[in-house]
Parts: sequence; C-alpha cells; structure tokens
Amino acid sequence: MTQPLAAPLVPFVDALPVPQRLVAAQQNGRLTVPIRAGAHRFHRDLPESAVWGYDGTVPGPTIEAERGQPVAVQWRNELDGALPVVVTTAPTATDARGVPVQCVPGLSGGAPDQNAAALAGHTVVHLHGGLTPASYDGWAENLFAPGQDAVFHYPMGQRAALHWYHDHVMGVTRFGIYAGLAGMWIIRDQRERELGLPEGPPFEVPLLIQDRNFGLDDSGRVTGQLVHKTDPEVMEAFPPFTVVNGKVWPLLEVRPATYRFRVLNGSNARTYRLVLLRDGEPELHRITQIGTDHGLLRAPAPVPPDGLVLASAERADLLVDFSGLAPGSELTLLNTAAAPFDGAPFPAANARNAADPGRMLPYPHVMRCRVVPGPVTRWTTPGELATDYHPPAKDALAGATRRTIALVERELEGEPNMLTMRELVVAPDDHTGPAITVTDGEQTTRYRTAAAHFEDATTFFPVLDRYEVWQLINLTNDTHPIHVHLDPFQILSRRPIRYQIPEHGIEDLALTAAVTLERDPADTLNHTVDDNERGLKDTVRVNPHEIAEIAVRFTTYSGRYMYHCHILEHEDRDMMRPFVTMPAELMPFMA
Ligand SMILES: [Cu+2]
Repeated sequence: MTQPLAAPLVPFVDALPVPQRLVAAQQNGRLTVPIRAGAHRFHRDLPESAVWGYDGTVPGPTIEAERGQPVAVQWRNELDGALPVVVTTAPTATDARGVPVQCVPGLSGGAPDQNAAALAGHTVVHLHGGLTPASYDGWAENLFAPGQDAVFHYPMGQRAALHWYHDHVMGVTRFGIYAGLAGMWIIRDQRERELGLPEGPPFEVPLLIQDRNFGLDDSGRVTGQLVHKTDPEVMEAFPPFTVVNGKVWPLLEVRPATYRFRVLNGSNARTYRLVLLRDGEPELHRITQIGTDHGLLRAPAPVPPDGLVLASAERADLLVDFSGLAPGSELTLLNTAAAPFDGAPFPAANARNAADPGRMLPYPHVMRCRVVPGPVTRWTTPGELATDYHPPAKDALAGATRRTIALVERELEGEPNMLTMRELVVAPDDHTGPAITVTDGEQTTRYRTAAAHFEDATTFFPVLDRYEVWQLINLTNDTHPIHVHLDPFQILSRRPIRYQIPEHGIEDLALTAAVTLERDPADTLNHTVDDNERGLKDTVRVNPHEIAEIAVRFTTYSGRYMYHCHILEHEDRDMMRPFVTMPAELMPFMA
C-alpha cells in the first residue's frame, strides 16, 4: 500500500445539487436543449471551471418522460471556443515520491495535447438506453457543428428506467463527456406508480457519479481547470476527485425515511464498488436494489456482500433506509474498487481502509448523508417488482444466432495501447491463417477474425424479433463494460477461461489464441452473475479470464447502431463496432 495522500479539498462541505428537471409532459413533449460553454464550481474552495454542458450546466438538466409519450428534443449546438479541458499524457507513471501521477492534480510534467486543444465543439447526442430509431440514436460520425442543430425524436415506447444522454463523437467522446456533456433521462410508467415508488424530490434522488482532475497554479494550489491526464502505463484517465451531480464529495441531508437513489456511473473509465459506512462499519443492509439499467428487477436484490459494483454507464435503482437513525447520524458512501478495475474483491469490512494511491484510489469518498430531524417514513419493498419479462427460455434460445467477440489489447511502442473487439467467424476447414480456438469440453471451434476496427466492414446483421446470443471473450487483464445500443439484453452466464496467446499473436487485425473453458489456476474471481444483474441490462461487465454470454433480441427499429466498451478511452481507441438490425423480409435480398 502506498502512503495515504492528504486531500487538497475538504470533503462533505458542498450540498448535493439536484439537476434542474425538464418534465417533457409540461412542454407538450417538445424540448429545446442548447449545448453551451458555461462556468461551473465543482467545490466550495475551487474557482469556477470552464465547462461544456447541456444548457451550460454540469450535469445537464434531468429530462423526465412518460412511457408511450414521444419526446422531441431540439439539440442546439451553441458551443464556441476551444475544448475546456487540458488533455495531457504525463511523461512518467509515478512522481518523484512514487505516487501515481494520475492521483494528483496538475499536468505532472505533461505537455498539453495540441490536437485536443484544437477541438472546437462538433457534437452528437446519444440517449444511452433509448429505444430510438437509428436516425436519432447519435451515430458517432453524424456530427453537428457549432451553429447547427438537430431535432431528435424519441418515441419512448419502453419501460421506466434511468437512462442518460451524452456526447458520442467518434474518437473524442472521452473529452466531450469529461468537459461536462452528460445528463440524466428518467422514463416513468404505470408499473412504478402501482408500486408507489418515490417520484421526484425530496425522496427520489438521481446521482450521477463521475471523477475529475484539475490543474495547479504556480503556487501549487488546485485550480478549476479541468485536466484529463493519462500516463505511459495507464491509457485510461482515473482522476482522483469523485464528483456527484457536479460537486466533489457532496453532502446530502436526509430525513429518517426511505429514499430512492437513482445511481449512474458516468465516469470515463472508473468502476465503483459502493459501500455505505456508519462509524467506519458497513451498513449495506440499509440498501435494497430494485432496478438496473433498463428498470425494475423482477424481485428486490440485496447489495452483494462486497458492495455495489457499477462500471461506466451502469445504473442502479436503490431504496436506502435511513429510518431509525438519530438526527446527526452520518452515513458515508465509499468506493473500494481499484483502478483499473479487474473484478478483484475487496471486503466491505475493510472499506474504511480503502484509500490507496497505489490502487489509483487516493480518496475513496463518494458522498455523505447526514440525518436531520423529520417524520419517520419507511417504505416496505414488495416481493414482486417487474412482471413484464422473464429470463429467456432455453427453447427460445435454441435456434438463436450466436456471435462471438474477443476483447483484445494490443501493446504498441511509443503510443497508447490499442483495444479492439474482434468479431469472430467460424473458420472454414481449409483456413490456414491465424485462428482462435475455443475448447469447451470435447468440442473445439476454430474462428478467424472478420473485423476489428470501427471502420471495418459490418458483419453483424441481427434480424428483428429473433433472439441472438453474443459471447464476449475477454483476453485482457481489465474488466470491460460492454454496451449495446437499442434493445436491452439479459446476462446468461459468466464462465471462467484460461487462454494462451503466442508471441505476435495479436496483430492489427489477425489474432491467434487458444481459449479453454476452464479456470486458470491463477484466477481468483468467482465469475458469478449477481442477483442485481438478473434484470434488463444494456451494459455488461466482462471480467478478465471470462466469457460473458448475453441474450439480446432487437425488436422495433431497423438500421445502423453501435456497440462498444463504455470505458471511454477504450471506445475512442478503438473498442467500438457497428451492427445493422434488419427486418426478416429483407434477409433473402442480402447478398
Ligand atoms: Cu474496455
């Protein structure tokens, strides 16, 4: 463990902001959202930061919609001026004291990236989780420039859930979102109202969790300048300051009541494993998870014993019980996940000792809740929540199209590593080039790589209304949260693998590997699917030494969509691929 770092900012002094609400029904379903440069104070003791935001704010307004009531948003690009983020790669991974440079503010000797400084505000908006026609889904290359706008139509023919909208520009999404281009989007429906779930303030609290870093002035004081800093060994940004709804380590006053926390990890790369502590001891029993990425679970789920894991873009709908707590009681939400995250456990009982710059977690604080006097209200969780979906039946999956994707990191000299998703196809018997073999018991399947980079030819053409099973094979040392646009999916399994990649086995396109479905002796992960993952998901964590299998059925819209890793530094380089959903009647005409 590396020596603890003294925090340059005081935790738990800023009140948790609640983003402005834009209720679509109050505006006949027609909203206008300007995308603007703005100024935002991330902490009481910091000067204002230059940001880009929806409506100029960080986060953007929370848009609230009703199931079945379409929403049209005019996204007006009014950005002017340069990207308000200094982007740099520090020359070394640790400083003179041995502290990882990403754990401290400032540029750590890195030069500002001139290409990033020249970014002047092309944007495109994606509604993450939206069941949206392809033309309005925010294809990463369909940009609108400053001065241009786009009206996107969101049908909202989908169940209640917390989603989010954010920038999705090809190659630079990591900078646009980091600059502030993200906001929450809540869909409500009848089932939630039948259950009487808290809706709106004060008992429903949306929480957008991100991490940010800042510059230093000549006298060593932290400035408001946003800094996106990576280093020669870690190509993802893992900034040290956790920001909730735009404030570093905020404080929320709560009554002794049940609250509904709608949590979204909107960080570039960081995975959180959230633990609620009182007087240094975990109190996870106060939290019940009722929903996930695409809304209600079938039954409430306890938080896993180590804490609630949320990778980039994952959401959790939580009921948190503060009843029975005396005024003045304080509960602190802490993060125990190391960065980069590889699924490794960390016992909740040790959460108070989670701070460790060596794990790129110098400050585990997320936020604090302080109980104030008020009437005690307690909400009893019903045993049955969602009734509109089931796990896909075996026979429904029997004839499903199966697709196989390998997640691969290619090390490069003198530039950041390249991460790709290799779409695999079964190799013909006479195939002699590089191949990946996957051995499951007696059966071995040989694959060749059909595509690796975003601009390679499309190979996935899912037919509407038919189940597909996608196998994601992780051949890297990190957990990747893989996000599929359009319809949600269900996680079928995680299975341990061991694999060998020969020297030069990873080329730009070709891949040679031997994968066996059995546990690697050095592998300590349990590879389970947790109860809180047995809902409708749009992002699945694929851990090292693992094949994750998902069942997806695209239902409503035909067109060109994307799937990608939601670690933004991976998505931008180059862990993103297209797929095209097709109505069955067109398939006979596809060459
Ligand atoms: Cu990734």
